[in-house]
Amino acid sequence: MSEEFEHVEKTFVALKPDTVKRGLIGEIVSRFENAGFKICGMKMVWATDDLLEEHYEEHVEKDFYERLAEYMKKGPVVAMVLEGVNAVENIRKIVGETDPTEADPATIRGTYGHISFAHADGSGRLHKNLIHASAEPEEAEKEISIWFEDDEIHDFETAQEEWVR
Ligand code: 3AN
Repeated sequence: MSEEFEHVEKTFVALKPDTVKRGLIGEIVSRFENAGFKICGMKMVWATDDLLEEHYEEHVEKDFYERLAEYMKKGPVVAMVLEGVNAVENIRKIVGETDPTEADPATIRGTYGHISFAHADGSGRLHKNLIHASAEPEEAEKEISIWFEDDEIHDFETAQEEWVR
């Protein structure tokens, strides 16, 4: 069996407060389930400054950080651990480009948003882009450990694993 058939990994996804407040949790979670990813962990969290500073470590000094943190604390976030083949890369494809105006319309950020960060800046709005997904496997590991305790991540067989394969 070659390497590519074995590369099952976990990634971290957060449905941001605009997704929760717009009632889009179910639709977005369905996209991942329909693509065959396994939900190994899922909870609702109201992010604190400490948690966000750890999660966005590389952005803390940037000029947009204050508004990013304000946005992420506007409401609860749905934090998820998803598992699948090349999950980090494949889920980033489903999520789309960071700025909604650049995101392909078939992606989550392009389907449920379109307003550019530039327009948000000009009109004094928060930069909303619905969802976060880890960009690299090392980032996924770090983010899962920031948001989840080990016993909140579950090991089980899906119906596909048990009955279909
Ligand atoms: P992604 O979430 O696509 O990996 P990153 O890691 O570059 O994007 O940025 C983290 C978050 O910071 C983004 N999801 C977005 O909410 C915010 N962000 C990134 N760049 C900007 C920017 N130029 N202006 C405002 N917010 C930004």
